[in-house]
Amino acid sequence: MEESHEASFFVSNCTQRMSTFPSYLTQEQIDHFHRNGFIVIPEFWDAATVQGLRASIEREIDEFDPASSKTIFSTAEQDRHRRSNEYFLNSGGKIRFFWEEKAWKDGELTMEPKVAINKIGHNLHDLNKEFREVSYDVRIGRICRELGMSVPKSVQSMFIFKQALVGGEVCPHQDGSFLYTEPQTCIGFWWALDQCRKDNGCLWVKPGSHKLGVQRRFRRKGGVDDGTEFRKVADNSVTSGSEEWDISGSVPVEIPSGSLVVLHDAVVHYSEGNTSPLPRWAYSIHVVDGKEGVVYPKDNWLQREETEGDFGVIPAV
Ligand SMILES: O=C(O)CCC(=O)C(=O)O
Repeated sequence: MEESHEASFFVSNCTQRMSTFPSYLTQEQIDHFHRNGFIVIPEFWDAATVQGLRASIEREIDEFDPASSKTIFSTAEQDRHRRSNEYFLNSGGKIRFFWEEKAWKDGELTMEPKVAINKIGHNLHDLNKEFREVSYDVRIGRICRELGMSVPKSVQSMFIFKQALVGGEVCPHQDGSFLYTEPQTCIGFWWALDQCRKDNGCLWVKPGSHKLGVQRRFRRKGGVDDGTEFRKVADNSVTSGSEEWDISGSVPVEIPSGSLVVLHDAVVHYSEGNTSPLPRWAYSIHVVDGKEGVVYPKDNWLQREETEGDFGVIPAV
């Protein structure tokens, strides 16, 4: 079962289709996306591009001053909760560092920043030159258009470090829960920056699960100090705890560095912890439709502050 899905990920993208902008996906890839909720495109980036991004993130880490995160890890529990809420909820227009919890002790970073970071987010795509270049690539705009989007707006980016041996799991979820629009429009782009295998925490995707639709949404309860909650999309009731997904039939996406995975807003996906001695770095962006009639709610967790400008539109030509 797994083999047949894996084989069908790797559909070629050499067939050209008629459209008002140069096409990128084949009809076969588009059909695969609608049927399964995702597509894998091998070799989307060449080795030099991957290397450039890796070098760029290393510069971000070198320039990072751990003292700027210190307050979050050094204050009393209640204040720490408030500060970490603020740090997270105000990160939509900034480059902020999120750490493996166990990397801090008594307000001090106990290991090298490079091996202690969980992720960097959520606006590398506008604020970092190298990430801006790849995030506004016309091929992404074309893919979005070919999958039905009119005005692709890049709302968030993340550099995800699944560190060797310590990188934790990412629980099964749907991206539309976090980048919610009415109607749903989010498309996730996830690039491997290392060879991804089961033992270093590759993505797993449940083909066809997008047909269930997005089940719950993550929202701000009020201001940044009020925190966040999940609500069921069906009846808007508050729901706590993690989602219980039947992940049977999920497939591992074992792909080389430079490959792209395109994810439907409702497809269930996750990754396991990294038990290998090799890291599994990845970069992702999430794009929503900015066309008239699509609402990006003001209580979505991710917002730009007034001075940070609006989400950028990704060109298709
Ligand atoms: O990189 C990973 O392991 C999972 C990331 C993911 O699923 C997400 O950011 O939506």
